[in-house]
Amino acid sequence: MTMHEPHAPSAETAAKSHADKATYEAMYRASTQDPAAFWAKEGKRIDWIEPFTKVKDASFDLGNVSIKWFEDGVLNVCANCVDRHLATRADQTAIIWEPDDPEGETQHISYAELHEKVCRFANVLLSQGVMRGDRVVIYLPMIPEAAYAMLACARIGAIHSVVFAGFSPDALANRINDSEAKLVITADTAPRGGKRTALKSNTDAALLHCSDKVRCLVVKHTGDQITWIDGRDVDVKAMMETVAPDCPVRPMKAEDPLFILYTSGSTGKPKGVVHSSGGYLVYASMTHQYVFDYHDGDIYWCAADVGWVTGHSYILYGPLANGATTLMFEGVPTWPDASRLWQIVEKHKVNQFYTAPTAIRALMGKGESFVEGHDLSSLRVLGTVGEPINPEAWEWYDRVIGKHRCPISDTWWQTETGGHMITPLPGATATKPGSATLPFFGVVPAILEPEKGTLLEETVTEGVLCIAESWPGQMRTIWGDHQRFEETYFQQYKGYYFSGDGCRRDEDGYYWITGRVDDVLNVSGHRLGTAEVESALVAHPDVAEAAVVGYPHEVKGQGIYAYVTVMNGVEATDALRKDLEAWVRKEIGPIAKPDLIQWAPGLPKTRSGKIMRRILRKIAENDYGSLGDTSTLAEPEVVESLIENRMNR
Ligand code: 6R9
Repeated sequence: MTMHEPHAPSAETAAKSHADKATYEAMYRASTQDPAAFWAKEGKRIDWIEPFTKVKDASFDLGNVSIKWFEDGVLNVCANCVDRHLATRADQTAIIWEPDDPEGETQHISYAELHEKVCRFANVLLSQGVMRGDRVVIYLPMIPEAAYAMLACARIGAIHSVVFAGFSPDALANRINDSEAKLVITADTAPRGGKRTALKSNTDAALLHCSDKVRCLVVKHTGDQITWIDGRDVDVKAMMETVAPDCPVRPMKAEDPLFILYTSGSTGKPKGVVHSSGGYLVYASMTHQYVFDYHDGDIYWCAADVGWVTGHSYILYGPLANGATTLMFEGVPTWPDASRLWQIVEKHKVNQFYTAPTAIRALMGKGESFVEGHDLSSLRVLGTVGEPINPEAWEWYDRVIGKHRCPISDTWWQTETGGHMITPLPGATATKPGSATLPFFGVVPAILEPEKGTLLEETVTEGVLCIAESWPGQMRTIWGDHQRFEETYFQQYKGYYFSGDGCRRDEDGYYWITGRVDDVLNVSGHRLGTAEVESALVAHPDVAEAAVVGYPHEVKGQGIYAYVTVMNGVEATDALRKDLEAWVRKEIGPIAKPDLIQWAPGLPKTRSGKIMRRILRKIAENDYGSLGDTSTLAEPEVVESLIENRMNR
């Protein structure tokens, strides 16, 4: 087989899978010809307290955007992820927890134990006055309590908003304030890669900027020393012992929000993406089953963090709705060394493994010796998510990890989409390295001409990726700002959901995501707005102006390149550079730290004062040959000087 020939699933894989090629094609056709009938059937994969009679009611019309699925149904998401499995799988492991330290103690949490923990956690929340519809911010490491907390919120109808534990106090405070959360849940410290993040002290710092009514629940995880504020702080684990082990589920409407998750956009502050209860769960459950070809009894591992949407849909909600055993890993792929993930696969006989291209590239860089000697024969399906995967990384994943036996699901989706959108199905789709391949059931991709917004109907084409029809997992609004929701996703291309990604379609109708077409960076699979990093930089007293762009980075996919103009009279020194790096870490978090900072005496601007990012991007990419039209520059000489002093990487 040559490198460019599609990798077709073996006849054996196809036969054992939920969907072979013919099944996929027939189901896809059905899902787009009569979406209501298709989803009416799939809606029944979860339990309803009161069944729905309406299926789909969605409009993408600007000024009137409204998305509703299973609208009159009543359900509880936690009951679907926990209680409904008790009759058949109470003793089956729901969550395998693998600690950061390989010498630490692994936990196997059965569905019965999960039920008790979640009920107790829910009773703690109730005791703190958390009511239906209240927002609860969760700022926790990858520990079982993060799952208990999320499910406990779902159980009592509170809306959780998980904030990635790598975010700074300021980022945490902004999210607590924007969602007007009643309570924040954190831990003393978070071990990761042998180091510890001081989550409680970060939370203390954040809460200085929040209403003094916000309570703080603390999970004592490591036992590290922390400060304690009586009357505000609550020891969750101690309190869980004192409350009742059972807690009734609250019936929720299908469209009641399940969670808010903040994500970066091209402008301004992060957006609170709101997901529903019913449609979201149906979609998370169905995609998890088909995309990973999940079967009863499989050990499934998504190595993302619950702080990202991938952790929500594919560590927690999708797998647990399907009664799976889902693995949660507290640590990082490269500590104590680059064999950690493969030790875990071997130890727990993992069947499906899901990670990001950036992790694959980092491990690839360490060499195959870290994989050798580990029995990976349990693996059946591999997954990737977060950014386009480069063919070298794809081939390495296929050869070194999958031993050419395991189909690779390259899943394109977004925080906004709730679940997979364009992806192979293991038994159905011949894969091509670097292509997310074909749409999932019910997903109608449309490639549009970027400037004119016309639909490009030829099979082979390239443009911006939009979606023409609603699907159940779609986000419903931006928290507190429905108008911004409409403007961000439905204004530029009328009648479509606009993804923000560029895309190419090949002669087989396969989709190839080419990356963001807006000012959103993708650093190690994490989304960051250039505007966010810029506003952090200009908040520093020595900085007059800053412009941030991405550049190709071997491991991270994209690196952060910052052009900084210092205040008059300030000396641009290496010490200041270090200081700015630390400053951005503090303002946003370690993931936002610029990789390269170039001192810029001036920035290229149009005569109307708009920074010409296109040019800055080209310089950062080391691609001066094609700077394009520079005739509108106010001071063309600025560009020369920036090129001369370009940072090496
Ligand atoms: C799930 C998640 C979304 C953005 C998205 C796109 C990029 C994600 C991808 C991919 C190419 C894939 N992206 N998966 N690009 N191939 N398989 O990552 O959500 O953090 O919101 O990021 O990530 O650019 O628009 P989120």
